[in-house]
Amino acid sequence: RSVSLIGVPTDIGAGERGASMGPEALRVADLTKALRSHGVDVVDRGNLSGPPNPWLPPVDGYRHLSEVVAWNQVTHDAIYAELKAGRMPIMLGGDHCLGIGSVSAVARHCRDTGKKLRILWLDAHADFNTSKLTPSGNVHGMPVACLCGFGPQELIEIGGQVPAISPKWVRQIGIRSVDAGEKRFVHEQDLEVFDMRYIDEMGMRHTMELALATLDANTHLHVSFDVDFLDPSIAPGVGTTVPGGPTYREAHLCMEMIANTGYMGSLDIVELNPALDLQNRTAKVSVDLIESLFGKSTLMRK
Ligand code: DIR
Ligand code: MN
Ligand code: MN
Ligand code: MN
Repeated sequence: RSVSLIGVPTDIGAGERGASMGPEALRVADLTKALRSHGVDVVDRGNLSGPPNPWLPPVDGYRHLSEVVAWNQVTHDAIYAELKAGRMPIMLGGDHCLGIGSVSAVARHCRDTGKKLRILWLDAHADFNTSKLTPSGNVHGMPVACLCGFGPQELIEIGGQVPAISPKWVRQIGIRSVDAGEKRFVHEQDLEVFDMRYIDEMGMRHTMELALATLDANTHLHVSFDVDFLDPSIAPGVGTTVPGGPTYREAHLCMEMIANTGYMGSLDIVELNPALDLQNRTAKVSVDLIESLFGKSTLMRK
């Protein structure tokens, strides 16, 4: 397997500064070495660049829309180029607004190659707000809606087709914070959400069996890992912690079951904020989990 790391050092869509340092925190936590220890061929492409964060209030329901578009455009182009070259892109965010550029590039690649796309959205949040519904104007709360075609034209068209994806391709896991209007819209669009209540009642194993059902050898599996998916007790270094997330063991099982499919074709690691962390522990736990995503296991299992 050939992997390319692409750093996207911005907090342009976030409500808290510091996710711009996420790529470097993952490098400091030895992400490259960890992947190589599992036989992965890794090239670190360094960081993309884009406009600084002007830190202004929302305009018409969006904060920093033109800057968000610029960062997502370069992200889309970089991810698409890696996929075209036959490599697996790992986007090191950056805040989750970058999922628009990343997933729209993956969707474009799937159209080119006739692959089916399944997107696992690991997150405390549904990220399904629109300019009308958002309580904050932060675009990191909107990427799934934008990908499904609900958002400003210049953002939703980045992948060359509107909508970039169908809500039917998405499985959301770990959700426990959804805004009131956003909740209605999630139901209206019939997103498949495995929220924390579902995981509590049914367990992570059953949850992942369903989220990974009906995949086949022609499926491209994209994993969008918002680090706030994890319980804040193990991952305090994120801008919007929400109590009651998956434990260390549950998160590892989730990652191991994804690895076992063999279909993961691309990955985002977003919202890591070392400014809010202690001794880089959230980056370290993220690297641990990424090792499981790439097949680390205690024993060989069938
Ligand atoms: C909240 C927080 N739903 C918003 N969202 C996110 O501002 O839209 N936090 N994504 O990570
Ligand atoms: Mn998110
Ligand atoms: Mn989140
Ligand atoms: Mn969110």
